[in-house]
Amino acid sequence: KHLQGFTVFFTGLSGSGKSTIANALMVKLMEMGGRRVTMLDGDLVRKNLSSELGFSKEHRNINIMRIGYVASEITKNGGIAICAPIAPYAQTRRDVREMISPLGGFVEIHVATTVETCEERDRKGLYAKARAGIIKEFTGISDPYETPENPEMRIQTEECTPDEAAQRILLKLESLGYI
Ligand code: GGZ
Repeated sequence: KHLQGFTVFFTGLSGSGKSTIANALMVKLMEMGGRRVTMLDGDLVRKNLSSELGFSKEHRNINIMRIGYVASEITKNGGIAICAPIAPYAQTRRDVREMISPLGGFVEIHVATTVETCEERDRKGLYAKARAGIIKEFTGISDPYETPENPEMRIQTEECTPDEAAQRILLKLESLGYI
């Protein structure tokens, strides 16, 4: 059986739980066996592909298009790409979708944790720094996040564990015929 490649594209605020859910999903996909899974996490992409970029709209968009390009190559070759950037701009997310859709599947997952919850948790202390003006252009505080209008799936992290979220995504991927 020959399955097409696909990209799972997470979007959501810093600290929303994108990476945690993305990693849980990656583990489940790898456990199924037989297919290559590549994780393009925000942190590692920033470090290895986009180290010269900041957080202006232009730089964020360049960053997202780089991620999208790598994911498109993986998808074209039948692999599975999991991306987990903030990706705050709707137009850029559309551009990535348009780049990848002709080559395989594209599944956008909005991790919809509210800014209030992210700020309460503030696992890395970044929200406090953003409030203090130490970090400028911080998404959700001093920079925009355009909520996805038609993602394939929206996840309310207040209502399910990362593992449950990953399980729901697996079912979605099954129903779409990607796995
Ligand atoms: C948002 C920032 C910022 C600003 C540093 N705004 O929780 P984190 O730390 O580990 O994830 C965030 C990461 C965002 O990088 P992305 O490549 O995902 O963003 S984008 O898609 O918009 O290009 C956060 C940290 O970098 N960080 N400064 N000003 N997040």
